[in-house]
Amino acid sequence: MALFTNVKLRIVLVLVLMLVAVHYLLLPMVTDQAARKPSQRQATEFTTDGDASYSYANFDPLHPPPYTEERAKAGFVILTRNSDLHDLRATLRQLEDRFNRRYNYPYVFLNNEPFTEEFKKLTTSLVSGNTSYGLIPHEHWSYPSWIDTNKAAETRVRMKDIIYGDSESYRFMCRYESGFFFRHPLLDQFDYYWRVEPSVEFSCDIRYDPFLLMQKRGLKYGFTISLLEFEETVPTLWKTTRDFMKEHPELVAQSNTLAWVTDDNGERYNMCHFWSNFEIASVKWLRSEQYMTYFDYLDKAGGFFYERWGDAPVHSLAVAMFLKKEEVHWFEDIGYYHGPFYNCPNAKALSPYCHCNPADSVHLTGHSCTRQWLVLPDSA
Ligand SMILES: Nc1nc2c(ncn2[C@@H]2O[C@H](COP(=O)(O)OP(=O)(O)OP(=O)(O)O)[C@@H](O)[C@H]2O)c(=O)[nH]1
Ligand SMILES: [Mg+2]
Repeated sequence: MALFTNVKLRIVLVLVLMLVAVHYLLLPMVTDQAARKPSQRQATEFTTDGDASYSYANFDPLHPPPYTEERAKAGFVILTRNSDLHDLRATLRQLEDRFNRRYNYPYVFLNNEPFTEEFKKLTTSLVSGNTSYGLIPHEHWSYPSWIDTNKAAETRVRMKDIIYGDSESYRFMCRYESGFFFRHPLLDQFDYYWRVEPSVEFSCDIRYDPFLLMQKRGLKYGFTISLLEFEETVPTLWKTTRDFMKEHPELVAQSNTLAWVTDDNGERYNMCHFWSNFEIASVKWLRSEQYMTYFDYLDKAGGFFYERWGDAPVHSLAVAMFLKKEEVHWFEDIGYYHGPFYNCPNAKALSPYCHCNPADSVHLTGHSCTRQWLVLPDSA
């Protein structure tokens, strides 16, 4: 007992006992953490500091980069109507839960009419990033002076049996998404945008920052789904694009990916396109001389109104002419649904993070052009 009369020794003994107790108290939590399911781990799994040695050159979605505080200059851009509010809220909730609640990237909402106070309130309250609401200038959502509006009206009657063939607003939308959204001043703050639409679903945890992946790897365009376009909507788009290439050969990249959009050495367009309702891409690229000259050329030709050119084939033909394969990325691991098509990762190791069926992924079917994309040779 004499031992415990020494005050210093008593303090040491108490401290040792406390340490042992804390160790045994925490042990089950630590082991439990490691054994937790992905759904239970969400609150803590991304709090680790980044590994400075991680190489994006070897990016692999099965082993995503560790979480860091680093952010790209980037955000979401959503063209939408007030009437889309409730469909959009469901999408935003998923996007936040699956990704943005950890990253807090900002949102830009664009509309050809002023957003209502209710729209602003119920979107801002849902998301973790800052929100801005932009009004589209009339000249970006109307007929350019050279368009014959009677001929445009006749086209809508002629195309009434094709999806959105009779719609004037759909054509304004396609022209806007082809040539104008990226010029909106609210996008000046971004190097990269991620396009989102009301009603789309995000069905997997996104366990890394896709914007940073774009930045670190010098990527300019990212997609999830590729498809075949309805030929009736773009009868002269390829001829117009070929004429553009003849007039501006200096703008076409030497290492291009035109082989993806034609199966007969340029004679015809094979209808392959990236489905542009999902895009993560470079704002600077769309603002480039190459892209802007191409858009102006198409706009003058009138096919947005005299046919029904979609922004998806327009963006895709631009990718094919101006980008090399290594500048384009398939986000295979991003679970995504825009009716009626899914992109769902096939890697079994990702299924615990998803709520989609890998067998439903459109890239496994003949509707998709992704396999043809993947077999294109690298440029180098
Ligand atoms: N502000 C505004 N946004 C529109 C208008 N028409 C379409 N959009 C938006 O433009 C994007 C594309 O329109 P969608 O109707 O989804 O076109 P789609 O994806 O080809 O066709 P579905 O989704 O199958 O109907 C979506 O983000 C819409 O919310 C419009 O008249 N005004
Ligand atoms: Mg849509």
